[in-house]
Amino acid sequence: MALKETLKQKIEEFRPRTTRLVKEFGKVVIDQVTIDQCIGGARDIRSLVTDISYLDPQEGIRFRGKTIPETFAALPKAPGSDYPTVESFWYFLLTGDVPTQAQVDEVVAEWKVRQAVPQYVFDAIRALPKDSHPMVMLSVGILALQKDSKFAGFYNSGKFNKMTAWEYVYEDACDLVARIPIIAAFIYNLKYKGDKQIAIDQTADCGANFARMIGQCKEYEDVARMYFILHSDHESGNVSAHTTHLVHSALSDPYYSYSAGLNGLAGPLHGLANQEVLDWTIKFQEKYCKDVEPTKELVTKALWDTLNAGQVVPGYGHAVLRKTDPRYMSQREFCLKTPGLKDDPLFKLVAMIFETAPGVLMEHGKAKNPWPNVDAQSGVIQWYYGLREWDFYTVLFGVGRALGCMANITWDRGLGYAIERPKSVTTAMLEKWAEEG
Ligand code: NMX
Ligand code: MLT
Repeated sequence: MALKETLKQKIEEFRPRTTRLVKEFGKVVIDQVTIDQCIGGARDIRSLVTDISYLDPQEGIRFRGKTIPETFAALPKAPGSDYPTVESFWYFLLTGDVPTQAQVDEVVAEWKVRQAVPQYVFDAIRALPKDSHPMVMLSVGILALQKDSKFAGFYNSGKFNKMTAWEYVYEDACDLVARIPIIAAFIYNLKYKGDKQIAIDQTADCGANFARMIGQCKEYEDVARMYFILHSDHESGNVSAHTTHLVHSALSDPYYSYSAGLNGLAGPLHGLANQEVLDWTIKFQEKYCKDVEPTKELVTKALWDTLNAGQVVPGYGHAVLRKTDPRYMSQREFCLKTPGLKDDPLFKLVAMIFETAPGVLMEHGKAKNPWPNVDAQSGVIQWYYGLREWDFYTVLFGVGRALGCMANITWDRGLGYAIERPKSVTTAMLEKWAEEG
């Protein structure tokens, strides 16, 4: 069965579960809200639903019930590769089913048709100053696609219908995930390669095509596949997924929604941390290691310098996780099994920071989680393969995150989730409730 048909069947089978929960159990209490949560970023309040992924503080992410190693093991691999195609992962995220090779081939072929990006998108990006951050370019590129949104077209057609609205979100979502790597490659070549653009390879899957479009080597094809899959989803409370969900809840189409999500991803406490990690590490090398090898003592000193200056150590800490991020470990394993990379001086330094930073952060005593997150390990791999323009790293995150955000909003519409509108209170109200105990 084709992906859309499978999804249709799944959504229709699932709907009674959501309806029953609301109708029969709507008033069952699943959480309470405290004043510190109200002021402190709604941390840990259970108030969102998603079945695409779940984040356990100790174990880390599971995509559709599978850990990262289980996901990589289960999905059909790209030809000649140890890693699955991004297309097979997309099928899996949307449906929860491991696709057959024939189903994957169908998605690969479909993306080839969908990935044609209209010229006006490139023109809009080209019109920006060349020194604009690449995340601005990506967000503008995605927003420019809005003109031809199938969901917006359906809404404006006068035939809008809640039961089938998800099908138009799905169409936009598929177009968006197929096109975003093409736009990212365009931005890369525009910004760093003198606008020497490379055509889409009509024979290649998403990861291989992206590698080729940015002029990368064969080995980078797996880097792209691994990177996009690992960065795809982190349940739905993180800033980029939550923003996308929130904006879409107003029935803004997927382009408006994901452009907004990308703007959240561009924050240094969220996706920009991967750029900050490289910046921190290279500056450390320049400042402390001009004539000497890095040591744990030097790393400790640099970490304290950062903390004493009132800054955060990028790539460390997490709002939910309370152990090393399995996405960090997965990328570290990739480094350790890749000859050349495991002996690379920058990888060795990143490994030394991993040995040192948790202890320093524990001694500092503020961060609830002293362990590394995904961003502490991702940049060194890009650097090793020659992608050294680190202000581009969050764009790579944005390409991956599109998969999770688009799968989530397709299901949001399928299950008819309401416009999101939490209630706010005033400080005086909090003070009154505080006094009343
Ligand atoms: N370095 C220094 N201080 C930290 C760090 C860190 N890496 N992480 C948390 N803290 C501080 C935090 O600033 C806060 O200080 P204060 O009380 O003065 O406001 C205190 O520890 C308590 O914060 P937490 O509750 O542990 O963390 P929170 O849930 O608020 O924030 C992050 C989570 C991820 C924003 C935070 O750990 C951080 O800023 N990390 C560095 C940036 C980073 O790596 N972000 C990427 C996250 C993953 N992603 O890709 O999105
Ligand atoms: C993410 O991947 O979105 C980050 O780890 C941040 C989060 O989960 O809050």
